[in-house]
Amino acid sequence: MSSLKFEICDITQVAVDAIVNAANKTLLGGGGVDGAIHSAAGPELLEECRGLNGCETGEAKITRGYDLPSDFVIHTVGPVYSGSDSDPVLLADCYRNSLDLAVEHDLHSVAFSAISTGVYGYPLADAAAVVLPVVSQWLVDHSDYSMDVLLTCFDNQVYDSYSDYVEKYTGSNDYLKKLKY
Ligand code: AR6
Repeated sequence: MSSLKFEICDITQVAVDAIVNAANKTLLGGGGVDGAIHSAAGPELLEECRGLNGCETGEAKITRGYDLPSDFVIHTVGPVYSGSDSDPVLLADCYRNSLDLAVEHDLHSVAFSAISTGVYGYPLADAAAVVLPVVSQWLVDHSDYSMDVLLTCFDNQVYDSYSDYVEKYTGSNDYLKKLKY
């Protein structure tokens, strides 16, 4: 049985099979959660990232976690928010492709950062309205595979965007209907 939850936490302190980094196309580090993950993982993470030849927006690549409590880091590149129709498509791709990559590596617990909602400017409520339906639908579509998904919230604003969405949710997805937070 899979699970979906969100909580206020620092993703660099979480111990799961893989944490998902909000990277940029170079995969060579940056600020925000990317900088925090590289600092906590140590320089070997950057060394491995140098061999990946970057990553396109919406796609995902995997490395080891080195000094992090989690075994692997999935690096995905969110869209720079533009207000266009491609934003939600690309943000959804980040989450789906990261989960698909986790399955390919036989991983069963994944913690996401709130991709694109910092430097890349994606409005929190709009991101929540993409992330929660996409992840919960992915779990339904992969019901033969056990996957525990944690959506990390670095602050109350991210947390509130998820809880506001869930409170207003009127659909039939069991992961959202029964979500405890
Ligand atoms: N744990 C969990 N979440 C965090 C942490 C943490 N330790 N630190 C920040 N966040 P951002 P983006 C949240 O800007 O918008 C980088 O320079 C933060 O509160 O890190 O996708 C990359 O290299 C926010 O909600 O990522 C790219 O150039 C969320 O992480 C660019 O920023 C994402 O904010 C990517 O921008």
